Amino acid sequence: MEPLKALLLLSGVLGALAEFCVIPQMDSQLVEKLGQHLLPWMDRISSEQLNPSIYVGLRLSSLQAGTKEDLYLHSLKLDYQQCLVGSASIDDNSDCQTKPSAGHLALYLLALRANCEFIGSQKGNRLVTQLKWFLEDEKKAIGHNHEGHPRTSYYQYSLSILALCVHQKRVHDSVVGKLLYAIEHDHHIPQGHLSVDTEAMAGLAFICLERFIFNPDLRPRITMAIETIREKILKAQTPEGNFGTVYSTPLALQFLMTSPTSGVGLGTACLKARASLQASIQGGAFQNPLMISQLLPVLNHKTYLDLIFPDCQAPRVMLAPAVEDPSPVHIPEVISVTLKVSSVLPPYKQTVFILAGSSLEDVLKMAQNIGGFTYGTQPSLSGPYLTSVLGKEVGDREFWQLLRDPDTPLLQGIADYKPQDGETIELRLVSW
Ligand code: B12
Repeated sequence: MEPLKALLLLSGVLGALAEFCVIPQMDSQLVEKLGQHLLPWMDRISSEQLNPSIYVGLRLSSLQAGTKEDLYLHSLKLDYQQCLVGSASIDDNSDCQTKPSAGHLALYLLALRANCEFIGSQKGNRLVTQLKWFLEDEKKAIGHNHEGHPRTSYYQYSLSILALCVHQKRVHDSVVGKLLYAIEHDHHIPQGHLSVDTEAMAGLAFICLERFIFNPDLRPRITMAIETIREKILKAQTPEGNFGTVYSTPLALQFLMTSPTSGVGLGTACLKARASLQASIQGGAFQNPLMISQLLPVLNHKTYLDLIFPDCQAPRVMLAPAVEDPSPVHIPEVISVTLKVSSVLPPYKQTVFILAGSSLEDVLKMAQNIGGFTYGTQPSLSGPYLTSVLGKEVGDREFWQLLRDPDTPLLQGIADYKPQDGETIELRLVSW
């Protein structure tokens, strides 16, 4: 056969094999249960507990919370406008108890879009300006030769670009250039591992930019970066079907579902991921409101890119509060959990006895009550984030890693992880 004919035949066969990432409907009761988990969190409207991601997730889902949802948005607006608009910059907001980070502001802008609102007013424009300043600062921190790092992370950098982009606000080429460079050179990778979440968030930002890019010179690099991210995420699929871990799979799917090109094996990979997600949901892995908020859009075939032109009239099922199952009476079982900290001198090791079903946070509290152990946390959208152990605060680009002995990093935070009987948990100070 002539080489040209053979090539055409091959590309025809590959074309036929090319697939899109489509996630078939999941059982509606399962989805509803996930939505119900969010309801109690929507009653928490103090500045510290407000979570714009919950609102975004719900609006992009097949579910609605009626007036609760409206009140939640109202609380978000009061809080963010008081805290951010009242100040000259993100770093200067003296009239606020807690300082919303740029990442929170970006999520707030997504929440406004989820309600079909465009930033247009003077107040709104100040929010946009603040986000742009944040990106400029981060760009400076990365440096001319890309030798530095953003002060926050490439995840928040990407999220901020995405938020500006869905509001069709211009992002400076040099800001986009830093993210392109990071993707091209794997600069965002904490501890040398591929962070699927960060790749996916950057990918979503690039797909949005590809639609609105003002400088056509950047287009080929953006298209290439999207392709690179797609390949990396597909490569990160585990034998069970997760892209990275079960918790990075929702954002990975958001990206793959909107990825502009089809690909060989893409559809199959997504179906496998869906099957794994379904098993994890059934097994109760999704309890954390932030995680649920990233997952719900996927189960409704939506992604953050739908916020470019959101459909605010789409019918959504009204959520009813969960009816508690009368749980069978258990005789409380006491388990033992050992807590280990080797990153301090002298090293610490203590076994605590605690009720089965307690969280790691309960274990830390118990150890603190016994004496000889102290810890500190900081609130975040994912829950309490461990920031100090035995008086040792994290330094720049350090964190207290949670591991199950001997060396398995936990996939959940201290409030969500429930240790098993006989387990040893290590808290390890590491750089990222
Ligand atoms: C960046 C990042 C990190 C950075 C944070 C430092 C920094 N300056 O940004 C580092 C590498 C240190 C990190 C650490 C951990 N992370 Co992390 N992290 C993320 C990531 C990619 C983005 C977070 C973010 O910026 N959000 C946007 C901003 C606007 O929200 P925010 O609330 O202000 O962000 C803060 C919190 O998210 C906090 N944070 C980061 N990770 C975690 C994890 C938990 C459980 C908590 C409570 C807080 C927290 O740091 C952010 C910056 O201050 C998310 C991915 C995702 N899908 O959300 C994972 C993610 C939140 N992390 C996760 C995990 C499991 C962890 C660890 C528990 C891992 C471990 N075994 O030790 C630790 C936290 C341990 C502790 N000390 O409490 C999971 C949580 C899953 C879940 N079930 O809730 C996620 C979803 C990743 C994943 N796909 O598995 N993380």
